[in-house]
Amino acid sequence: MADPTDTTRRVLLAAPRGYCAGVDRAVIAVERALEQYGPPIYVRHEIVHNKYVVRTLEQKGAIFVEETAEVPEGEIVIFSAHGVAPEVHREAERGRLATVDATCPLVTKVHKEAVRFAKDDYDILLIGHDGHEEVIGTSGEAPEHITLVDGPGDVAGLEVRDPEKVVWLSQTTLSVDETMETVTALKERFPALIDPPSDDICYATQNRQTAIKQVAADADLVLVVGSKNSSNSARMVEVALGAGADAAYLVDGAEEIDEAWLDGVTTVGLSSGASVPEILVDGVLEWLSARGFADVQLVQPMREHIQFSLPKELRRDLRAEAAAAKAAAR
Ligand code: 2E4
Ligand code: SF4
Repeated sequence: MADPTDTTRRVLLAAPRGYCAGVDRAVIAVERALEQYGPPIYVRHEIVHNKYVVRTLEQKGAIFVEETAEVPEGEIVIFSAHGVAPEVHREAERGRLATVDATCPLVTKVHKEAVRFAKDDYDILLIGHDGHEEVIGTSGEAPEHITLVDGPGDVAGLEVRDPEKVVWLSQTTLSVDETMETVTALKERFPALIDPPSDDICYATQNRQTAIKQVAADADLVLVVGSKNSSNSARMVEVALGAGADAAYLVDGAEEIDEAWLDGVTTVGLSSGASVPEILVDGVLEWLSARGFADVQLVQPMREHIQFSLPKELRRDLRAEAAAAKAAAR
């Protein structure tokens, strides 16, 4: 809680925030595909859950569809960062589509864990949000072995074949604290439950939650920039409220901020989800500055250095293109 006698208006700007390595890779993949092959490029599902990103790519010639069946034969389709079930790859093959897989490598890691545990005949309890694209993709790797657990409330009703052979995995973008509550409840029911080989909640999700917690402890109001269907962004709002923010809101940009939220506020905490371009945070900072919140202090508990290489299909074609240009220049 901010000191009420302190009239200095300030912004606590969290870092890390915004684009993670998986989003950066996925957005660049669409841009490169548009440059390399020319529009239209089809993208199955929003490449990342952000309205601005989707609109900007649409303006450059990307066409977003929900199912591969909507893509005309022979065209190129990019799979979103959230991943797809193996059946979607087969559908694309049947439709004679060229594919670029922009699934985040950290989502692919969870898919591989699911395949491995299913092969060893485990029952897999997948903690995640019902209907979320990533959960649909991961579940599709081994539907007969995977049961969704959407929070501690689901634990009592679970049935497994052998309580001695159960493992839990999770969606990459969950609240760390809430997931641990679910795991505790699961372990009470299934004491032999095995943990994932490494954290499924990814580094970017964890870092953004740690940073927003630090900011929220000193903020009267927290603003998280992100779209409503972005799971990791929505979790940051919940984490901020849990960490002591008096109020916290998810906004797509400055235009969604309500002036009334600033009543009595001296410290605003600000961050953004993993799918959010920095230009939208800049817009919020300008909006706040125009209202007397010009003092911006960075709160950065850690730094990130992770980068992923582009999807292999694009790397292969980029290499071929570079070789052709080199040969032509000789
Ligand atoms: C893939 C995996 O999963 P969420 O709804 O948070 O996705 P969003 O597109 O907002 O963020 C990027 C992303 C993509 C996160 N994890
Ligand atoms: Fe990958 Fe994590 Fe970013 Fe999701 S939030 S795209 S899992 S790095």
